[in-house]
Parts: sequence; C-alpha cells; structure tokens
Amino acid sequence: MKNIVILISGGGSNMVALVEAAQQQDWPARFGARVAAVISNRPGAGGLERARALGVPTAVVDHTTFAGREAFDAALATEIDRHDPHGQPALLVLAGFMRILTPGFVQRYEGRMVNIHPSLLPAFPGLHTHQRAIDAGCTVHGATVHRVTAELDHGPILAQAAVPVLPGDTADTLAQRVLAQEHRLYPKAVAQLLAQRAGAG
Ligand code: NHR
Ligand code: GAR
Repeated sequence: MKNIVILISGGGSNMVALVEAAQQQDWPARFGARVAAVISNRPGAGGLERARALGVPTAVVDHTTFAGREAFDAALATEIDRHDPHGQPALLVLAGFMRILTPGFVQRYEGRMVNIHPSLLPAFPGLHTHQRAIDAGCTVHGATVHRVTAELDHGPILAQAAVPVLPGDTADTLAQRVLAQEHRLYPKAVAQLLAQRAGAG
C-alpha cells in the first residue's frame, strides 16, 4: 500500500476534502493508496480533530520548539517517514501548510511533494494572495496545484481552477469562493497523480 501523508497548519478543509475523496472513491482499491497520517506544525490546528474524526492518525511537530528551520525540517521528516513501513511515503501533500521548507527537505521528497496555492500561479506567490489580487484589480483569480521545489510556489503546475473576482469582494469573500474550488480541484489532481503512478507500476 502506498502511503500519503498530508501536512496542515490550520482548519484543514482541503485535507478533509482529500480524505473524504479517498474514502468515497476507494483509493486503496483503485490506486493502492491511502491517507496514512495528517501532521500539523501547529498544536491548535482545527484540522487535527477533523482528521481524527475521519479515522486518520495525527501528529504534531511544533515548529516553535525548534532552534531553526533545519532542526524543524529534520524532526518533520522523521515523523513523516514513521508513517511508512518502507521508510518514506509515496506522496507528501501540503494542504494549507504554512512553513517554508528547506532545500534539503525538498530534495528528500523530490518528485513526491505537491501543494495547493490560493492564486493562479505564476501570479501572487507567497502570502495574502486574495487581498493582493483585489488590490491589483484582477477580474479572475483562483488556485493552483503544483509540485513543490526549493523555490517557493514555483514548481511545475499540475492543475488550476479559476473564479471571478466580483465587485465588492473582500479578501474573505474571495477566499471562500476560491476555497470551494480548491476542495474540488485538489482531490482530482491527487487522484490523477496516483492514477499515473498506478499505470506506471
Ligand atoms: N516550501 C518550499 N520549499 N517550496 C514551496 O513551494 C512551498 C514550501 C512550503 C510551503 C505553501 C505556500 C503557499 O501555498 C508552501 C510551498 C508558507 C509561506 C510563508 O511565508 C509562503 C508560502 C507557502 C507557505 N510562511 C512563513 C514562514 O516563515 C510563515 C507564515 C505563517 O506562519 O503564517 O515560513 O502559499
Ligand atoms: C487554502 O486556501 C490554501 O490554498 C491556503 O490556505 C488555505 C487553507 O485552508 N494555503 C496557503 O495559503 C499556504 N500558504 P484549509 O486549512 O481549510 O485547507
């Protein structure tokens, strides 16, 4: 069985969409893959309770308890790899994960790590994407699923979804519209990746 590990920092609604898709679409039977664990860098992340309610094991690696990024990433990698009997999961999925990862960490999981970013990349990498799209006068905004590389939000694009920016939108109303699309986009993109790999053996 291929193990998928999901990293979160917050509410975890994308994580819930992924776990529900895996359960409803029977990813173990279709792709030989399952969500093995959900790991948060924040002890208070609401997604932890939601993962447990869905029957998924959870763990916390609190970044505030480490001296620096290298030490945090090393502890995170140890926790991630603990959830696969072969030593490394087949896929690492960032879902609202808010810590920039070091080049060494990215290299360790090269080709097996994806992220969903709340903008139509290459527009607006980084943080506060919804407000920046409004401020720039964008009439179209959205979300991007991309492979994670050492350069933040610059990995190859796998899938995108667009939404209109409407008159009177605030960062919050726009974020909600984007998030609803993320919940459709991310499970579809991950399933597509798993299908490709199943075909490739
Ligand atoms: N790491 C690498 N190397 N490459 C990517 O493409 C990454 C990554 C880590 C996270 C998600 C990304 C997003 O989708 C992501 C992509 C956090 C920040 C950030 O500035 C920026 C982008 C993303 C995630 N984080 C601050 C930091 O100092 C902390 C912010 C906070 O805690 O609220 O790490 O947007
Ligand atoms: C999502 O919109 C995701 O794209 C974004 O945070 C939200 C998380 O929601 N990710 C980032 O901003 C990464 N820096 P969720 O916790 O409910 O899935």
